[in-house]
Amino acid sequence: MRPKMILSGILLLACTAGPIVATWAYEAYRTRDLTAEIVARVPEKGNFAPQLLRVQAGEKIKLRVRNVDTVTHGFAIPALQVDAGEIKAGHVAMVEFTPEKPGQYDYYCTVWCSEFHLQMRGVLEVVTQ
Ligand SMILES: [Cu+2]
Repeated sequence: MRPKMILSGILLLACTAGPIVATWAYEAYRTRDLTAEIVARVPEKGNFAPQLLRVQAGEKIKLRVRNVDTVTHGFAIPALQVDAGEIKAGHVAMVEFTPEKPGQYDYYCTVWCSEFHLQMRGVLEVVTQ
């Protein structure tokens, strides 16, 4: 085999597998301490999932909100001053916060997304051990 063929084979492999490996590594790095993922859909197609999330008081929470829908959604927990803003279709938002007080905190969509928008909500339950 000629050296040019070997070199072109290595370059071809690097150009095809390289971006895949880099994407995987970046995603693994970004989500290394993720608490949970919340999937967002309009209520008639599944709503937030999960709709009940239990976390420990005093621990740093890192949520990834993934909009798998075809419309823009939002995500907020007003009582904890958490607001991811608008999350466009197919996009992801990360929010980080530390809830100090136990209790139940509503989270909901902040963008008018469907006629059932007001039902797009869930509960973050903050507990102590
Ligand atoms: Cu909505």
